[in-house]
Amino acid sequence: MKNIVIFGAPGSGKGTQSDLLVKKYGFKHISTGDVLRAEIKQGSELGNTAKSFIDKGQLIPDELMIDILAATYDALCPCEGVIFDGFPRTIPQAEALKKMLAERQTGVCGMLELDVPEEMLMERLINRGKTSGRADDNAETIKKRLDVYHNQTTPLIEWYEKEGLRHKVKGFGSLEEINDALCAVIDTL
Ligand code: B4P
Repeated sequence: MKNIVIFGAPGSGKGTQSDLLVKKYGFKHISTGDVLRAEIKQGSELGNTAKSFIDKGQLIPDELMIDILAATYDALCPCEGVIFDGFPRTIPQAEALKKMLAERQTGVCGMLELDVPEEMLMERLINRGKTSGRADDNAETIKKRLDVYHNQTTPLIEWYEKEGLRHKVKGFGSLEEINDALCAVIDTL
């Protein structure tokens, strides 16, 4: 079974590429962003809490995210593989993921980092905002999300490098080119 982390800044294409990988490999897909947006839509207590953070461009507290993740994972497994999209976003989340998988006699086999220049991220998210209806896809919130990414999420690059799991992939160009580059790595894992 393959547990793969797809990593990158907001707008780097994690969700887009995860969908393509699910089609090709039949893996299950855990997008913490999608899980939270579904809770918001349902108007659950968790959704209301999540909304207050997401609308400000902030991350949801680690303890909350970690509990959601374990429950989501257990509902999908056993399976061929899982793509973690948007999780982990902090070092405590990465440590919790490692522990959760170890308790299930498994582990992350690779972290695929989508590398995209900052100006492209902003442009993609502004464009997505025109159709997504997402309250966090506006210029002011996108800037905050990118700051949060630089401050809280980029330390994970070094963390996964030390674990020997980091694979950097060019995240711009056609969707097919990027997907081919990701598949080339996955096939070696
Ligand atoms: P997410 O839902 O994870 O969203 P994202 O990072 O904004 O986008 P992604 O990288 O998936 O980009 P996409 O494929 O859509 O997070 C939203 C919020 O939820 C966070 O800000 C946070 O508050 C909260 N949250 C989620 N997980 C959390 C966690 N673990 N801990 C705490 N809080 C958490 O692509 C973006 C756009 O680019 C699309 O319009 C797409 O069509 C376009 N695009 C993609 N690839 C392209 C390409 N090659 N060329 C041109 N355009 C491309």
